[in-house]
Formats: sequence, structure tokens, C-alpha cells
Amino acid sequence: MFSRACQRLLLPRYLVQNSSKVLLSSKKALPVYTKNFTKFSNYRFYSSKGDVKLTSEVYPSLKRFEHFKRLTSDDIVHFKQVLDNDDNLVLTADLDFFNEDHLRKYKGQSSLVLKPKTTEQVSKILKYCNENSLPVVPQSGNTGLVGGSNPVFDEIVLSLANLNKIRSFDNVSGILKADAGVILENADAFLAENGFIFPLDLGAKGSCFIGGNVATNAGGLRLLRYGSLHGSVLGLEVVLPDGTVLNSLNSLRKDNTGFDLKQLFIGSEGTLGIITGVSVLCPTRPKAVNVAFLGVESYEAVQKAFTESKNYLSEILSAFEFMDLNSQKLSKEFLKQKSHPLDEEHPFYILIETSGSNKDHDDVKLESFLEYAMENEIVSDGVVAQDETQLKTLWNWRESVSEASTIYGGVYKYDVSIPIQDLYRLVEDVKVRLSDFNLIGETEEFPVKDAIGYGHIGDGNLHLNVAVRRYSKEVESCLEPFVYEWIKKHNGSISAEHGLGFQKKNYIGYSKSDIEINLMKQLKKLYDPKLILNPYKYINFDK
Ligand code: FAD
Ligand code: 2HG
Ligand code: ZN
Repeated sequence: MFSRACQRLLLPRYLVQNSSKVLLSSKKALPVYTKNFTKFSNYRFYSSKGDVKLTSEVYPSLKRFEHFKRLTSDDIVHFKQVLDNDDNLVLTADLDFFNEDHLRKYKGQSSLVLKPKTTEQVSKILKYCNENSLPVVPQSGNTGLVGGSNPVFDEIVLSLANLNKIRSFDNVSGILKADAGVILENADAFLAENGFIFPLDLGAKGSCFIGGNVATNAGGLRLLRYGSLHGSVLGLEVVLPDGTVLNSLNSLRKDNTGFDLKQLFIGSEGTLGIITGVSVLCPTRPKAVNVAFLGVESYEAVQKAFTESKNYLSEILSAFEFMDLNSQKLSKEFLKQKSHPLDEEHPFYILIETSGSNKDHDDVKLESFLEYAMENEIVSDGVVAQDETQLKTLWNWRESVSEASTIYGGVYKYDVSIPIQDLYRLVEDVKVRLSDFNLIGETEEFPVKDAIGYGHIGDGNLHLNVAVRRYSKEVESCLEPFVYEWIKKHNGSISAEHGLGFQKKNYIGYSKSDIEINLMKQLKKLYDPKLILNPYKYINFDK
């Protein structure tokens, strides 16, 4: 949601006709699609039909830690007292939403969800859980894609949903302090009113919480421009497993006094402490935003377009995203659209966004980039949004791919970093392998419908989504550890932005050395000696 008034962008529409490039002034407006941005706040999008199997049954070799106590009615009485005997804050029934992950691959068996309203309550809960060896899973918007936010066995779910207040905003420095449970889209809407923007944006913005974003070190659509949360988060308030409140909700950009402890919690996925407050440096909201959606003929052309967009657009380039043809076909089905922004099909599509302070200046820059890209046959076709509705529509074709990949029943998601020149080869190699194993095809007997690639190419981050008709061990063992071995061989990371959670905890060794893993285990034991926080996730923290 950009606060600027909608203005027509007087850029031409680019078309290729009969292989010779023609530059056409567009009289034809982009089709306006009725589908709104996908929001998850008010409904649950179920990606797989039928019941979700219990994680403990799917992974029978995984054992509940023996030192964990079983929850008793006395414990529940205690938690009720801590939460002011408010029945809305202590849930013991209808817990499917909290037990199941967003992709409906994992399901825990928690019988208790606590929804504290204050940091002090979080502290009292954790102190009691630590003393009584009761395991706890912190949960925010539950949009995570690696099964990190759900219990595995009977862990208590601690939901941050009621810690949802903006604490303060300094409109000189741009520093926002807020409770961890503020929904990302709400934080951004608040900032928009003040002329600022949250330095993170992602497709699940309507449901995920800023604390969940920090806990996962989410990357999102504009990391290229605003950098990682490791840079923009200035301070955190965190409750440690023993109930100690670590208050470092700073407003300082510079502070070189000792270890930068907050960095440990950014991306620690609820294994070291529960984040209850966030202090974040927010940039000024751009006054001029352009979005171009382009069709290109090869992955080499995608890379060339990226290099040239940096040359031509430099400081105003705010996003460079790519999608392959099949990802757009899935989006078309998901969005129930008859047409696509580009009339003809292309093997790859690119979405480029510019954000700046001077529209005329940005328009000239974008136009000269597009002219260059067309003349040099880097780009075959494209449209440029001419108003805010079109801008959102074009983004929707990119943002909806994640959900679209689930429409056949389920999806295996791999979120990986790979040096850009090799990035798309992973999708091609996975398709060949699925074909060799006779697992992929158009008809019902094949478990796999398709393997698609898209993502934040500007960050070297590919999303490989294997769309399946049903989850099966056969498909899983065809893909894993093959994908992780492939990534290691190509010097990549097995998790670019979604984290490790439950899905990848056994595979961290593909991206981190034994020395690094041992240091992580030592830190975990230092902060959480009883391993009560988010057990069975991240790394194998066996006692
Ligand atoms: P949850 O899913 O509830 O939790 C995530 C993890 O953090 C869990 O391990 C949980 O235990 C822990 N945790 C949550 N809150 C806290 C807390 N307060 N303190 C300590 N630990 C905590 N991710 C990206 O990085 N980039 C994207 O572009 C992106 N796009 C997405 C698009 C869609 C459509 C969907 C469904 C997901 C997308 N994601 C993306 C993944 C997900 O939205 C992010 O990981 C997000 O940051 C998770 O936030 P959440 O509030 O839902 O956290
Ligand atoms: C995105 O970039 C998200 O759209 C989700 O990170 C990716 O669902 C996915 O695999
Ligand atoms: Zn992503």
C-alpha cells in the first residue's frame, strides 16, 4: 500500500511482433484483476485436502525427551492465575490452527495454548515451564514454511497474538518500537501514515507478526533494497527460558559496547528466547514506485537483465524477482484468471520495482533501461504498471506463486541460496530426477504435478517448489538429500530465508561445519539448559 496518489505512468508498452522489436505506446490498459492480495488473517488456506498426519507418527524414530514433564491440571490452574483467569487467554480445545503448520505437513498434539498480553506474563510462564521442565513452542502468525512454529509432541504453544501494540515511533530517526505480535501489514500501515515504510515485505504480510519475522530473519521481496533484519533491527526485548527479561530495546544506530547479543536471537527461530518487543529502523516511504513485468527467453537473459538493471537503475532498484513459465501457469489457475499480464508465453518472467523520491527522474531511468533491454534482445515483452491497482496486480502474479504451488494437494518447498549462474539448474536437474524415478506427470497416478522455480534473484535466492498431488515418502526420499547434496556441491545454502524449523534440522550439516554446529549447541545449552524452548527443531539438540 503506497500512500502516493495514483498517477499515470507515461511509459510505453513493449511488444515483440514477428521477431522484430516494436515499441508501442500503450492505449491498452492492463487488465484489472478482481483478486485481492492474498491475506491470511481471516481465513486459513488449506494446502492439502484431508487430515494432517501427526508428526510423531510420520517420524516414529523421533522420541519425546524423557526429562519433559507431562502437563497436569495443576499446571493449567497455575497458568490461568498468571493470565488473570481470563478464559480467552488459556485455550484447551479446538487447537488445530495452532497444532498444524501452514502447509499442513506437520501436526503436533498440544493440549494447551497460552496467549499472554504482557512481557511480564511471558516471563512468569517461562519461569514456571523452566522450573517444571515443560516444553514450549513460541508461535506468531504460523505462516512459517519449515514446520518451526508447531509442536511436535505435547509442547505448550505460547502465542504472541495478544502482544500487539505499537509502543512508540520517532519520526526524526524513523525508529519504531513495537510489541512482537504486531502483524507486519499493520506495522507498515502505521508507518505509512507517518511517511515511513517497514524495511521488510513478504506475501504473508497480512498474517505474520514482526516478532516472527525477526525470529526467522525473514528476507522477503525488498531485501535487495533495505538489507537484512540483522541490519535494520536495532534492539530486542527477549524473555529467556528461565523467565529473565533481556531488555535491549535500543534506539541507537551505533553501539560498540560488547557483544551484539540481539543478533543471536535474529533467526534463532524461538530456540534461545521469546522475542516480545522489537526496535527497528524504518526508511522513509518512497514517493515514486514503478513496477515492470517482463518476459524473457532464457535464464541467461534473466541474469543479463539483472546486471543491466543494476547499471541503469542503481539506487532506485528496489526489487528484482523472477518466475518461470510453469509458476505463472499455476498462478493463473490459482488466481482463476483467463489472461496473464503478458499475452504471449515466455520461459521466464521478471518483476522489477523501482522506488525513489522523484517520479520524473525514476521514469526516465526505467524507460532507458527498458529501451536498452529491448534493443539488445534481453527482454522480449513487458508491461509497466500505470496506476496503483496495476502495480498491485503485477505484484500479485509474483506473490501468489507460493500459495499457487499448493493447489494440487501439497508441495515440497526448498528455499535455497545458490550462486546466480547455477541457480536455475537445480530446477532442471530435479525435474530430470523426478522423471527418472517416474514420479512426475500430468495424470493422477503420478504423485508429482510439477517442479517450478521462482524467487528473489537479486539475492541469489531460489524457491524450488515441487507441487504434488499427495505427500509421499517416495517423493520425499527422491528429493532429499538429493537437493541438499546438489546445493552443497554448488556452494549454496539449504535455507536462504525460511529457516531450518523441523523440516531441515537434520540437514544443517550441508551448510554449516561441525565446528559451527558445536558452537551453536553450546550456545543453546547456555541459554536453555533444559531444552524447553522449541525442542526437536533447528539442530538436533539432544541432551
Ligand atoms: P511463525 O510461523 O509463527 O514462527 C516462525 C518461527 O519463529 C517458529 O520457529 C517460531 O517458534 C518462531 N517464533 C515466532 N515468533 C517468535 C517470537 N516472538 N520469539 C521467538 N521465536 C518466535 N519468508 C521469507 O523470509 N520471505 C518471504 O518472501 C516469505 N514469503 C512468504 C509468503 C507466503 C505466502 C507464506 C505463507 C510464507 C512466506 N514466508 C516468507 C515465510 C514466513 O511468512 C516467514 O518465515 C515469517 O517471518 C514467519 O512469521 P510468523 O509470524 O508467521 O512466524
Ligand atoms: C516467496 O518469496 C516466499 O514467495 C515463499 O518466500 C516461497 O513458498 C515458497 O516457497
Ligand atoms: Zn521468498
